[in-house]
Amino acid sequence: MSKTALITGATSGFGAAAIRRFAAAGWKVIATGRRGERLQPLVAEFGADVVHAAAFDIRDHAAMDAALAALPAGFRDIDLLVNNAGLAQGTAPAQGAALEDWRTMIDTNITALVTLTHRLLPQLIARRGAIINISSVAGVYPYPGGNAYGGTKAFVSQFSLGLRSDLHGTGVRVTTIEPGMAETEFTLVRTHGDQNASDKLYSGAHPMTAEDIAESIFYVATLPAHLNINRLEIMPTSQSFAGFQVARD
Ligand code: NDP
Ligand code: 8X3
Repeated sequence: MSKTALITGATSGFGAAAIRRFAAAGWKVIATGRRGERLQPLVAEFGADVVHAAAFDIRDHAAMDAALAALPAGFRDIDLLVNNAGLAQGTAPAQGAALEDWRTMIDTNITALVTLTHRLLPQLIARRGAIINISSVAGVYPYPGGNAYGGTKAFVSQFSLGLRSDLHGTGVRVTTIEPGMAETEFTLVRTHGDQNASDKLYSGAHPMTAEDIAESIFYVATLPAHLNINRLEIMPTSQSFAGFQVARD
């Protein structure tokens, strides 16, 4: 019998690619995101018995509950939760950042993620399922302008390890995937719509693709049941580390 995955942030980037990867492999998938018009092509591509579209703002907890309650019978038994929906807002240093941007990141990347996880934990335990949380290298390595975004992703990584500890003995697997630079709509969203900035960042850098990360998610999800990857950090070859900075008089 086919397994079922709920993948958040499926209107773009990693999430959309992951829906395609899992659906093509015979999974049933629940695709979420605000832009419902972008979910419909996924339903059309694979069929309504394979892809179920649930359009809602993940920060709206009542809408999340309504979407879960409205799942069709064939999609109610969720084996895998992929917490992928998220965003960065702004690249300014903390002292120049907009508080509203910080709140948006915290509400989306942290509060919504823990809320959905809390909602689905009972059935994931009952089904000995799995959780894959999409964090970021930004949650591990600080960089100028990463401030609250990096903080939200550090939370995701540490929350995942805590889940793993609490879920000891249940058979539920928990993995954090921590990608580096991947070309999606991420930078367009981060810069509030600056396509030139996005093009400039990725130009000549050979960034990872959404499909690269979808493949990693699929790999983690389809390992034998006795294996748990705790964290998977993955970068394009072209990206590495720079040194500490020192301010001098
Ligand atoms: P995209 O911008 O292409 O996709 C982000 C997805 O998140 C969209 O489907 C968007 O849907 C969804 N989303 C954002 N806010 C909300 C909301 N309020 N309610 C519901 N859905 C929401 O970016 P990526 O695919 O790159 O990002 C996916 C994840 O990967 C994010 O968590 C990001 O932080 C992380 N990441 C990205 C990296 C990169 O370099 N691209 C590297 C490391 C981590 P919609 O707008 O339709 O609601
Ligand atoms: C996105 C990766 O390096 O742009 O999470 O912060 S980075």
